Amino acid sequence: MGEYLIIGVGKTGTSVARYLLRRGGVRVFLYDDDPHSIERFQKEPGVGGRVEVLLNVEDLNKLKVRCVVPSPGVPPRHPVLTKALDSGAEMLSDLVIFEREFNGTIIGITGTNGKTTVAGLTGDIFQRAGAKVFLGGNIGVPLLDALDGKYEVAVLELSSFQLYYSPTFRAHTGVLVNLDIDHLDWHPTVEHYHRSKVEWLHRVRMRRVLNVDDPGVLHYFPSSSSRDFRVSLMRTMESGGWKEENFLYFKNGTRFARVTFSERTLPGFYAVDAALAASVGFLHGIGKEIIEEAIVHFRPAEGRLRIVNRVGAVHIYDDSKATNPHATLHAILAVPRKCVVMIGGLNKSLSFKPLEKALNEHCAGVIFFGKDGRSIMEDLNLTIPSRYIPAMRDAVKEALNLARELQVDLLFSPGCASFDEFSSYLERSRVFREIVEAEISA
Ligand code: UMA
Repeated sequence: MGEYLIIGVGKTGTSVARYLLRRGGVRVFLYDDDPHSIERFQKEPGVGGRVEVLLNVEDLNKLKVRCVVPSPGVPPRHPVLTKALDSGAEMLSDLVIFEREFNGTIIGITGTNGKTTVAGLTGDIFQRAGAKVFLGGNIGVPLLDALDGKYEVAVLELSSFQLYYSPTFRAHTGVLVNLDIDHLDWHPTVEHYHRSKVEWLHRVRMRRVLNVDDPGVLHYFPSSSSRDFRVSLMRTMESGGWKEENFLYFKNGTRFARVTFSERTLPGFYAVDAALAASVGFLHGIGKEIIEEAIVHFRPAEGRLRIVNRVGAVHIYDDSKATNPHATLHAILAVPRKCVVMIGGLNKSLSFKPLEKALNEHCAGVIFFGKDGRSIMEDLNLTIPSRYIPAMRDAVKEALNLARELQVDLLFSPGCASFDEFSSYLERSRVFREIVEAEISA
């Protein structure tokens, strides 16, 4: 009987436990640094009470673990993980299990920012074409919950963590949206992070769709191979995807399509996101009318740059989903008018220096907040008004007052993780919107 060790019992670990127990013939152990997670897990119907809990790294001495399944949030240097691997355990991930058991087409989508939008639109395109689509992965729905045979296409948003733990994973089609810097609290170096995001693309079964306008993508894929479908909004391509005026063009061998795409007033929905998702649809033989329809009806996910309120001429943008400086920079450049920006939360060891110029030139003020807001502020040379206010709830009020006083817009784009004050960026988004609503109607 094989012994499996799951490290971390959040969404992923729980679904892996459920899968292993369903399959049977294995002994399942779990480890979690947080006793509350174990307590919660033990109450899970069908799985709680059916696994054995390890309390510390020494407990491993009593076992011969065959497979260790780390949850994505568990870093590679975690002592229980390194000890299990040093003792000869094989590393396994939900993504690798999923690929082995899923009978349909797998589309993998990764990048530093924008992958949720590209995944969402890609899913919509396949759905409108009549396919039964599973949209999951880092987006929030664990993969192994989709192995019930009813899906034909899996559109997976993939994080660098998931990809790092899945060195054999092969998608049919892979998409790289962009490549910047993130998660240096997990990855030991930028190269480590980049390698996780890039290496799987050398193993795709069919094609890889690359945004070659992005310097990070171009660095790793400087020249085209027959597997590449290269997308650029800056130049016309002989083969691949490009944009001219209000049209996206796609050419693959003798196949050609022209899709209507008018820039939307909705900032944050970038033409490049649409072009990448549409490229996947095009490569999988979906007609242009269906792609056009999916684009027109698409709405970006909650917390992703959008106007959530307005007071007089002041527009209020929520971009709580911006959890790294790269995302915040995109938001600053996407908002058409000057704005007061809110930055802060839990910094993932990332530098905000690349934002300095954009802040000084495009913004009217910055309110920093949260655990790392002060150190981020102290690192920047700002020529515009800036202040640090520890609690986000107070910071929102201050930022709103400043925006109203200066008659500019307000942009909530923290550039940091939310876990210092909230359970997720979605909760942070909800609280932001509630405070704004209460302030405006007061
Ligand atoms: N844990 C430890 N030790 C550690 C780290 C975590 O014991 O060092 C335990 C925690 O106590 C907790 C459990 O591990 O009980 C949590 O595991 P997890 O952090 O992997 O979280 P899951 O609930 O399994 O959620 C994961 C993804 N989380 C992360 O990558 C951090 C979710 O992405 C994903 O939606 C989910 O799987 C389903 O696939 C979230 C995320 O923040 C949205 N992703 C990062 C991002 O988008 O920036 C990559």
